[in-house]
Parts: sequence; structure tokens; C-alpha cells
Amino acid sequence: MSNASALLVIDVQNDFCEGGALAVQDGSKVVAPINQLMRGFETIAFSQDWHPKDHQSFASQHENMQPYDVVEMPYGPQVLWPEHCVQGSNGAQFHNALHTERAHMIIRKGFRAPIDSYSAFSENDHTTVTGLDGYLKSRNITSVTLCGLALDFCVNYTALDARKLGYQVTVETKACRAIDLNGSLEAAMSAMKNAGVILN
Ligand code: VGL
Ligand code: ZN
Repeated sequence: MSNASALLVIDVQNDFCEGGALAVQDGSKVVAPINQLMRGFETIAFSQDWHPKDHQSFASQHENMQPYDVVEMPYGPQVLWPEHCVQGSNGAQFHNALHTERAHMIIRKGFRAPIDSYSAFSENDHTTVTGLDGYLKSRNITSVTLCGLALDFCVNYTALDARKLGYQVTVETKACRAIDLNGSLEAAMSAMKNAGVILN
């Protein structure tokens, strides 16, 4: 893999794995293929969902709302989630079999209570940036490969932002698993395809 490529490992955290607060089916099955993929990259960045306890993406913060209901936020519709990836909690830690020592950069996201952040590049207002683009561009990265959780949310939004920011984007779907909420997986796959994402 050329030096112009980076691997972005999205949200491989306990809460998205079996037994976690927002478990994705077979979530932990991404760990082995991701450890293998990392062998081929020199530049590796991880993202880590990192919410305060009172994060507004949590259904518990909204009266009469249940997880997976949708509310209108100032920045658009927002799915409400079970409490997950609370800062400092075990659920927010990376899966313990993930080779975290290979990451040069860990981008935390979703740490502002009023706003969610699916993409590792920008928050859900599509305005507030995380700094990942600056990091990659300053290292002359032009192409990114994505893997992790969840394919139809954080991987998808990160891939779409990466295309908008001018990167060549590949998603290693075998190293991803999806939440698949009301057709979200199919929608994400066609959005990525239409945006020119290479789906491996
Ligand atoms: C994610 C829902 C809420 C993800 C994060 O990593 O895909 N999904 N927070
Ligand atoms: Zn989250």
C-alpha cells in the first residue's frame, strides 16, 4: 500500500460489540480482519465515539422518547440511541483484541452534548470539523480505506465526507458490520456507491 494511503478504523468499541449498549450484530467479528488490514498501512487513524453522559443523541435525554425514535434537532433529524460510549466508561474502550498500538492518531468525536458526530471528519451539523482532514492532508494522504462499526452510520458518513473532501475512498465491507435500522444499510450502500466510494 502506498504512503499516500491511510486506514481509518471507525468506532471498534465495546458498546458496539456483543454485550454492549448499542451492540451491532457480530460486531466483534471485525476485529480479526482489521488487525490483518492494519499490516498493510503505515498511516492508521482510529475514531472513538466519546459522549458526555448528557449527550443529546441519547433517548434518555428526551421526554417520552425511546431508543431508535427520531427527533428534529437544529441540524436536522437525529436518531435517538441507547446510552453508549460514555466518556471513560468500559463501553467506550476499544475492543481488547484490537491492535490499538498500531494507531498513530485517535480522533474522538461526539463529545459536545448538543450535537452528534457520525463522521470522523465533521459533526452532524456538517460544519464543525474534527481535525482529521487537516491531519491527513498535512501528511499528504490522498486515499483512505475504511473499516469498522457501524457500516450504515459512522463508516458511511465518514466515507461520504471523505469523498467530499477529495479523497479516493475504499470501504472494506468484510471488516464492517451494520446496525441496519429501517433500511439504513441499503440506503448507505447506495449513497456510498453514488458518491464514488469503492465497496470491497
Ligand atoms: C454510531 C450510532 C451512534 C456508529 C455511533 O459508530 O456507527 N452509531 N453512535
Ligand atoms: Zn454515538
